[in-house]
Amino acid sequence: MATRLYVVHGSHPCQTVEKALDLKGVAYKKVELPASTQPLVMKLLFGGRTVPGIKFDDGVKVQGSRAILRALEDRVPTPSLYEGSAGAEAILEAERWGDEVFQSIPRRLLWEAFTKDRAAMYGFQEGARSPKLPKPVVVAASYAVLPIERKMNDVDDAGVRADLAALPGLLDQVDTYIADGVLDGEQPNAADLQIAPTIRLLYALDDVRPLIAGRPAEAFTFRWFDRPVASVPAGALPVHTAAPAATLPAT
Ligand SMILES: N[C@@H](CCC(=O)N[C@@H](CS)C(=O)NCC(=O)O)C(=O)O
Repeated sequence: MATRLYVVHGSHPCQTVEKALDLKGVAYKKVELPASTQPLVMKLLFGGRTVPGIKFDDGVKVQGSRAILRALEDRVPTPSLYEGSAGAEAILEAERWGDEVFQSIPRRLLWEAFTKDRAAMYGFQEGARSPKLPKPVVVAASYAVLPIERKMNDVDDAGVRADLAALPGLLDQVDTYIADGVLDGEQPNAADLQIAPTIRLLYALDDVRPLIAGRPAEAFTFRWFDRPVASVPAGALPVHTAAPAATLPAT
């Protein structure tokens, strides 16, 4: 039985696993689930709601990008994803941060941006296995998909503003990992593979891209991953909302 990887097209933790499989030279069959169906399908197949999930050729099932990379390392030790000048402990900690802290940010921002610009979802079908739907169909489908995704990813105004406010600090953390040699070494490690796809997805938001452009995090990301093929035009996220004008004292 061939190894099967269950993904949703465009999902960044799925890209983490795909790249790891490629680096290890493991052949696999990719099963692409339609967006928003994974909570149901994955729960039935794996027990949890999320992609990625993998069924190895020995029949063992593993869910979650970090757990999959570890299981992969056990089966195919070279090239190692946990070796590098900064040491395994630092790589594991950066990988944990990338998963538990950083990974959810583009998810929330993207679904908010799609809510403001539904037609922008059309371009994100690029590269998917399923046939490309016409733009009016994508926009019509968005009325079913967006409420599910917003609920699944806890998207609300306050959260979006908090994510945008946190973003420069989070990108500083990535730049620090790079400066410390935890990320961006000679060969990609598990933390590189966890963090770069998150930045790649953020880069697909034209409102957010200027925050990344010119940083070490930008060059780092596109060393191992392609530039995004689609983007959400600027104006979909509240990045330039002017602060309320100060009330001038009466003269
Ligand atoms: N942090 C986990 C979870 C991944 C995750 O949340 N995947 C999203 C797609 S990017 C998902 O399937 N969400 C469905 C849900 O939250 O029910 C991982 O790295 O595998």
